[in-house]
Amino acid sequence: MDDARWWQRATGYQIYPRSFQDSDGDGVGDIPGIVSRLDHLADLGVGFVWLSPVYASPMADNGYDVSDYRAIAPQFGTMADFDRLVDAARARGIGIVMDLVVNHSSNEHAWFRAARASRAAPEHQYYIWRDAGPDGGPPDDRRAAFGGPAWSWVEEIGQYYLHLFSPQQPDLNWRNPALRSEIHDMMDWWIAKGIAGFRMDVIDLIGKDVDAGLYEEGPYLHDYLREMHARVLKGRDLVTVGESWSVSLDTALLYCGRDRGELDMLFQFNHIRESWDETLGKFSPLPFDLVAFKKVMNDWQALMNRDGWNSLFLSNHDLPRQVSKYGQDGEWRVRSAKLLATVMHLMKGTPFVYQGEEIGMTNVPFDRIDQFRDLETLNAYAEQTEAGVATADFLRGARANGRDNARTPMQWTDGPQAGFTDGTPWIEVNPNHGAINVAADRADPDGIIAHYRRLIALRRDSDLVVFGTYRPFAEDHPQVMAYDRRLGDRRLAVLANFGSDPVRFDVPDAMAIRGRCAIANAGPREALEGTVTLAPWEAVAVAD
Ligand code: ISL
Repeated sequence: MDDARWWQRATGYQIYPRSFQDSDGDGVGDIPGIVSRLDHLADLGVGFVWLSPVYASPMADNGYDVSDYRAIAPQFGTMADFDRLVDAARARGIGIVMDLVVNHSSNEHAWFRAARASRAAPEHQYYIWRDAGPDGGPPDDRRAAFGGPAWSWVEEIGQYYLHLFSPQQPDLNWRNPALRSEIHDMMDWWIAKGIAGFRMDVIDLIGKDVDAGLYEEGPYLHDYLREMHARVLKGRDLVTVGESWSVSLDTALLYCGRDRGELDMLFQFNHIRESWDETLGKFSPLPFDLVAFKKVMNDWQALMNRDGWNSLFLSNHDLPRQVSKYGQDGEWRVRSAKLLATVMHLMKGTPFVYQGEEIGMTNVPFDRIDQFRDLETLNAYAEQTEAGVATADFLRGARANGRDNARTPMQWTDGPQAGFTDGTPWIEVNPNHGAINVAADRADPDGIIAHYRRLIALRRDSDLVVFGTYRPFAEDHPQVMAYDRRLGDRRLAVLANFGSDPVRFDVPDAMAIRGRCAIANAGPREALEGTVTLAPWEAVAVAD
């Protein structure tokens, strides 16, 4: 179809720079390291990279606390290294998508230093300040995402500032047009460098009305997104993906409806939240429930059949490893990793691969709190053990759902430190790198990489995969996921067994198909009809 945008055919790949490839032996991944591994991405066939933040930062939250939006963190390299990355990626047909972290800055940003020194400084108005409440405490009882109150006191000027994350991440005041204009100019500056777009960190939080207590999807959100689009994005061939933990089916098209003039797509988390305990939170995860998961996926596919556009992902740098969470990371690791890729990549939307997913990297078996590095995990540990949670119980939750699972170094080889660094890595390498690494997987023609390569090529070459209408089957089946895609008179049907036992499945008449095998992880099938017995973690797609 001629009206396809490039990012509708492309597959994204997320790099967490700290953990991808170190080039200088300091134990921290860097931009020259990324450049040296671009052929791995080109070989997979990805169309663009979402680069987690590489800006100057004190690294309280590994770069999600930016102290200079127009500089590169020295640990990661120089601006010349960044420019080389953009060029070298482009030479391989890969765009670089920047992480735009503008709900908050670092407390070490020059703006915040000026803001906290004087109420009269223009930068004071770049942040959100309130006087103490009647009891001298914070103006409201909002809690910060990483623990403690969302307000911190600055003695020098006698006011509280808002930080929805850590105290090192003061929220920017989007109500101030001068602040918005600074952000727009900064975006222009990066676009002029030839980047391919932006992933927008917690973008649902920029439109807040603090006095009304409206933080998520606040009343000004869409005004600001429309303004940003008109001022910066319009008419430019970029991709934009907004991260929103609060978006629902009811609000999604406000961000990415075709005629809204806001964003191209969203990262929504309803399928992820599904397995978090509502009151105890992410460190007390519930077992995976396939029926609930399918309901979320099917609803979002249905919503975006005609308008908007989905992003498709199970993993990122904040989430556990998908093969450990949704698949089976023991005996069936390879097959279940391929199953997850198959069901996600053949839906309608743009798939995102998180580094290491393409070799089936697993959660990390840390058993001591000092092995963890993530401030969310460390703060939650302090809070929960203080409140009486046993250390062993907390650690079980952190191993299942903590952010460091995704942040251990990329496993390139079976050599020392998995080929990630010649030095001491900033976080331990997963001890399973002897068996699970890029070199070993690549050497296997039936490896996970080969499967991803096929899926990415299928999407690139097939209008049916890109544009076909999605239709779910067997929605209440506890072990099987089934759907098809239709475009004109062509169909593709997908069947997957989310379990380590074989399962007999009666293919619904409307789903039945004969033709050729598009992709499979347990031997090819040319037909899906009648009663089918699916092998453990078997996934197959048949096209007519
Ligand atoms: O998992 C989470 C909810 O408990 C959080 O880590 C969630 O990912 C976060 O609230 C939103 O994430 C984004 O913004 C954060 C940053 O730490 C994350 O890495 C980023 O993806 C603050 O910038």
